[in-house]
Amino acid sequence: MFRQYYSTESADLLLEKPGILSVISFNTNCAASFSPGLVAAGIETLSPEVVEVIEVDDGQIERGISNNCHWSQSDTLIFASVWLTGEDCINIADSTSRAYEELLKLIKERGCPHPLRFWNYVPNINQGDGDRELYKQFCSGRHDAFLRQGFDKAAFPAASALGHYVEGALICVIAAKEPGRHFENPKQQSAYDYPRQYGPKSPSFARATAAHINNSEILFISGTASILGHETQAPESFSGQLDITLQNIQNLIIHVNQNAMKIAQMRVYLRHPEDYPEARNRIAREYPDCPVVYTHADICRGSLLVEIEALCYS
Ligand code: 3EB
Repeated sequence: MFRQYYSTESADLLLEKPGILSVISFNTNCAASFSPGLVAAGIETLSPEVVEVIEVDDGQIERGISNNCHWSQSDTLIFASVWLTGEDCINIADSTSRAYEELLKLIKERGCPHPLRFWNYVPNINQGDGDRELYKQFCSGRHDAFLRQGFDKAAFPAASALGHYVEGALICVIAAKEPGRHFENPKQQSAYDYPRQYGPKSPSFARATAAHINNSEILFISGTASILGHETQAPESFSGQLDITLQNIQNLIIHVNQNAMKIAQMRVYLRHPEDYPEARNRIAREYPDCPVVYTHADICRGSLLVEIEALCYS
């Protein structure tokens, strides 16, 4: 069993219960171990007290801190995270590379060597021109670490990469004992094969990763944006970008052949909080039963206004 839900209980109380793999809180006060510095864009749907919980029926949960990583582990899954300080972020390429190496070594040492999904939250992600842009530097560090640890593009898992508004960067991963299956969207160029214009090292992620965990089939859908081929679509139009983004997610689900699988949760990242009412109206209409979190974040391409990630499981 693998379950994801929102709760108003405190992170500390939740972490005492059996089966809680991760608790993620959405506010700027990063008290819990796994707390991105994301601010809710839509206060109606997400009070600062709401936390996102992953619960598994997969043996005893063990937790610890090793090589800089906070981790939480069941029999076949591990959730691990690293915080980089504001000072670390001055050289984001090297610090990202170190953080990825620490995480990849940790999951290997703990017997869950196969990453299924990463989340990356980096401050000032669009700062810097051309190849100096922090996102592109982050991509270089991540790419180098993956290659040094023996991962090539066929093994890159699903991911999201966003700019948050606190000091320091947070990188989290869910990894498993058994390998996941990685998928691409036929309508989008694979990010790991993007042309040179997007940076010296291409972004190392798959469009989606599927895994089978204790009788649950899970599909992690990467942060998805208004990109067809490798080009941003509708750069000036929020509605246009939302259309393409939602279509990309649907196309991906059909391609993975999981049309029977319902989207269980979405995280919607908005560059401009003013776009929240439109995003909410549209998504609530198309996915009336789906819990959705709306947060304010920078998207890794300056031209993108929205990114949506999703989780499906049965
Ligand atoms: C894109 O499709 C939009 O670098 O980990 C989406 C998801 C994006 C993950 C990442 C970047 C990443 O290229 C950006």
